[in-house]
Amino acid sequence: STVRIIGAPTDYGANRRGVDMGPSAIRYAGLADQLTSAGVDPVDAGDLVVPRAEERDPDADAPSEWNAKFLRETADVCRRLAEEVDETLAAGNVPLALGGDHSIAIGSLVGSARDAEIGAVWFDAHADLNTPSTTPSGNVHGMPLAAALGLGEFADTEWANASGLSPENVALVGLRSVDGAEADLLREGDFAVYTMSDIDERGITAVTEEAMATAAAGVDGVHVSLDLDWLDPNEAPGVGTPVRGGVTYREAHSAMEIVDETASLRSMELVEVNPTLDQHNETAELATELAASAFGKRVI
Ligand code: DIR
Ligand code: MN
Ligand code: MN
Ligand code: MN
Repeated sequence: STVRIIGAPTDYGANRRGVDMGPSAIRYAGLADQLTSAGVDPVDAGDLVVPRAEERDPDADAPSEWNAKFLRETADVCRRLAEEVDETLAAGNVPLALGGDHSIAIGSLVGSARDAEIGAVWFDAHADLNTPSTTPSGNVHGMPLAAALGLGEFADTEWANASGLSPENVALVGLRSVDGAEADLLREGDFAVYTMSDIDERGITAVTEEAMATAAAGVDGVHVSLDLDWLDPNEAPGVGTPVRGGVTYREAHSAMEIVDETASLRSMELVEVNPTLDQHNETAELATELAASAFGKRVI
């Protein structure tokens, strides 16, 4: 199959600058070669044009009661990414979006769910289920799953709602930093939720198999969202919001191998790689290796 790489070099959604260099760092780390070694054909669509945050007013155009920085810019990028993802799928190829901060997932999910029913598996230390009224930071990278599900203020936001995505097909894996309102939502039981404690108890294999099966049940395919802060900061130091106690290198590969074995992968993104916080680009290199595992690379 052909994997179409789409760069979305944003840093609107995070308060640490530098995550906009993620697509360059991931390409430089050898993404195309890694995908080739996985047996797929990479095609690079280049980067979306993203105006620099310094040239924009973070509060322009958002409804005044909304605590969500750079909302207009985020909407603009996500609309264009959704279009690219939709066109890639319509051509029979698999979209792989490169962030940028995690707000780009709104565009990936909307595009992936435009002409299909989809599930989503969220590999992340965080739940990304905040809304403009619950966010502690105003950073949209803490909101993309809520936005794509049309929760809270996002209910009437045309560019954010992913029509073909429902909560019963959403699984979150590896949680260890959850805000108060997010915890309330997760306790309501609409989502399949796996904290790091669940991984400790049951193992990454069982957890990922169940997460993928839940996401894939009765839908056309699964979107896999990989926030590199899912891994332990020892493995992935180049992220803006590191949280101790994440998955190991080997657990991450094991999970991505299960993503491939499930054979339901429809679209994917790699987000939150920040080379300015990294050591010798190792987080970007890790991202390329994990993508290769998700697309079928094996030792023999
Ligand atoms: C935090 C951080 N929950 C927020 N979220 C992050 O700002 O809403 N998500 N870092 O990946
Ligand atoms: Mn279409
Ligand atoms: Mn995230
Ligand atoms: Mn995160």
